[in-house]
Amino acid sequence: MKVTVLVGGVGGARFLQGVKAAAGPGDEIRAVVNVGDDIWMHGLRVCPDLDTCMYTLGEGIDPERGWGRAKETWSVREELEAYGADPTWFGLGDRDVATHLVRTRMLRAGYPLSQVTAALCARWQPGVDLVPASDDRIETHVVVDDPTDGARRAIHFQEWWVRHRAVPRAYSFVSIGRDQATACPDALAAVADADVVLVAPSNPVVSVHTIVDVPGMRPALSAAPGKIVGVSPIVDGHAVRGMAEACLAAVDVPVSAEGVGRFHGARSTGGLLDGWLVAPGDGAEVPGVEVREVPLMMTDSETTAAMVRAAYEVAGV
Ligand code: GDP
Ligand code: FO1
Ligand code: CA
Repeated sequence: MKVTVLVGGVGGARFLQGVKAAAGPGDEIRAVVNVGDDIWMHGLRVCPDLDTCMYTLGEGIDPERGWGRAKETWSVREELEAYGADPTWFGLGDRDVATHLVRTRMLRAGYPLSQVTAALCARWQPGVDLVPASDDRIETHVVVDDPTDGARRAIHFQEWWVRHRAVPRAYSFVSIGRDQATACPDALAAVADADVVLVAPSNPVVSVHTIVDVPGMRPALSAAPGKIVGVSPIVDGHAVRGMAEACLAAVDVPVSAEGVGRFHGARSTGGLLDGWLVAPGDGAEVPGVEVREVPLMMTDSETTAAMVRAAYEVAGV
């Protein structure tokens, strides 16, 4: 069976561990990964969601942080701070820097991000194909009243999240470069030939929507032969972790499994979903979407695999 999964970073990577655990022999798993978090940092291209997926599935992730490498050291970061090389609020680990050096060199040599990612994955062997949603540069920026001077401006998502911990109210999100971008052909192909498309319980706004919004992606998803089944990242009225609640507030979406399901919408009426998994007791009315209640805490791969199998049931595969 061919499975394609739309993912962001930590939530997506954990979900992919369950998809792997639920896979049978011959199953092919392709992850279409958000690139909106990506950022140029000290001359290096950093791709947080691709790297979180690659390190998590390749068993190199730091489990506490959910990003960057295990057994990391921070000499480069300390030296950058000693130079006063701004920005100093973004932590680049020494081992992580090697990933960005290899990626940046290949990008500068003209390789598309999808080929760069495949080259990095040759080392990490994640067990799934990690495909960027686009080979083009699309960056999520956040309109805020900048805490440094009170002026309203768009700052990079990483500055909002890492420097300011998503505290400043987000008025809106802007995908810089989106209009000049196209979806990665491998990502479109992974949607077009999938027996089922899964939407990981990733951040609905800055992970899932940013993928779906890449030019070419929505028509591909609408025409996908397989069913599209999503998993709610909101359990019992709360995001399990991260800044999803602040993101949902910015787009006036209630923090509930029902609210997010309706935000994604039914594929039959121009939205994304055919099915939607919600946590027991969360109930949800999403017109045109089959809703199923299943335990949704990804505590370990087997529990997540049970969620995946429930999604396959809804998809009829
Ligand atoms: P990020 O890019 O690192 O923020 O990661 P994602 O966007 O892929 O996923 C973040 C989302 O994962 C958050 O909104 C969380 O609510 C959700 N999440 C994390 N752990 C769990 C879990 O165990 N169960 C569910 N249902 N959602 C989770
Ligand atoms: N998240 C932080 O909270 N602090 C950091 O200093 C930080 C550095 C960093 C470096 C490389 C990388 O791939 C990810 C990094 N992240 C950091 C996580 C990053 O902000 C992610 O984009 C978010 O977790 C949301 O996806
Ligand atoms: Ca992310």
